[in-house]
Amino acid sequence: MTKIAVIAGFLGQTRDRFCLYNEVRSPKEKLEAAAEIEGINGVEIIYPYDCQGIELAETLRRLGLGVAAVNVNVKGEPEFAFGSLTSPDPNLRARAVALIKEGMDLARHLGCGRVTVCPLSDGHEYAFQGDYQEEWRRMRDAFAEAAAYAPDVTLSLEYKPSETRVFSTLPNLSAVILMIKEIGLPNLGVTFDIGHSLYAGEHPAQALAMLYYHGLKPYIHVNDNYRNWDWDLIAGAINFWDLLEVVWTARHYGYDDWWTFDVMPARMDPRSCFATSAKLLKAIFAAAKRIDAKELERLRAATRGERVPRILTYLWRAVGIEIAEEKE
Ligand SMILES: [Mn+2]
Repeated sequence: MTKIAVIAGFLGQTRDRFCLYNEVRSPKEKLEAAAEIEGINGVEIIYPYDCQGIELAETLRRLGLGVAAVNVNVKGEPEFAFGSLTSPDPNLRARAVALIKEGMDLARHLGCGRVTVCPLSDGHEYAFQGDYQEEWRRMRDAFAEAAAYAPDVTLSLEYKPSETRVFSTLPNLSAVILMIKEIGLPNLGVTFDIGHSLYAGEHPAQALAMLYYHGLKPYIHVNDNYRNWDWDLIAGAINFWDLLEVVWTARHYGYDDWWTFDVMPARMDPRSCFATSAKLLKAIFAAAKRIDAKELERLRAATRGERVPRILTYLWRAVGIEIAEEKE
C-alpha cells in the first residue's frame, strides 16, 4: 500500500493574510473528511490544535486512518510570536520543548513514532536584531533535549527559508544537516518539504539524495510553488520534473514512508483538492517506475555532448510524450 496522507489542518478552515477559506471543522470532522477521500489513507495531526476534545486513537482506528506524523506547533501561540526554541526567555524555551515532548508521547501512543517540527517563529527581520550564534545554540539545545527525551520516537526537523520570520534560524538543507550532525542523536530526522526546498533555491532531488548520503532519515511533505514563496500548491502542477525526480530518487534509495500533502486548498474544495493530488501523485509514481536506473547510467556514460540530449529524449518518452525519431 502506498502511504499517502494529508495534514489534517487543511481539511478545516484555512486563512492567509486577507481571506478565510472553506468551512470550520472540528478535529473529529477533519479526520472524518480525510477518511472519505479516495487515495488518502493517513493524516498528519497538528498538536495541540487537532488533538483537543477528541479520543484520537479510537477515532483513527474507527476510520481506518494511519498517522504519518504528529506535527508539534511551536509557533501558533501568541507567547511564541517573538521566538520559541530560540527565545531569550528560558521559561518560554522550556514550554516549547515541553510541547515537543508531549507530542512525542502522543506519537508513541498513536503508534506512528514520529514528531515533526518546523520552527517558524525562530529567526529575525532586521540587521543587528539577533545574536545568530546564540540563537543557533538555543535551538540546538532545545532539539537535543527533546530528542534525548524519547529515543524511540523520531524527531523530524523541517527547514524553511522564511515565514513567519523574514530569515529563519533553520533555513535550508545544509543548516538542518549541520544541526543534526552537531546534536549527534540517532532519532533525529528531516521533514523534507519539496516546496521549502524549491523556495530555498535548491534542486529538490539533489537535496533528498544528500540526506541519504548523510545517513539521515527523510519524511516527505509534498507540494509545489513558483520558487518565490511557499504557496503550498498542488504537487507537480508547476515543477513536474522536480517532483518526478524526487519520487524517482526516493524510490531509488528505498523510501517506503508516508507521502504527506502539505497543500493549501484555498479556493478549492479540500476533498477534491486532495483526491486529485493523490491521483496525480500515483501517476507520477507510475511514470517514475518507467525510468530505469540502469538505462540512466548507460545514458550518463554517453559522449559528453550527447549525454543531456539523450537523457531528455529518454525521459520525455518515458513519461509518454511522443518525440519524433531523428531523420538520418
Ligand atoms: Mn511542510
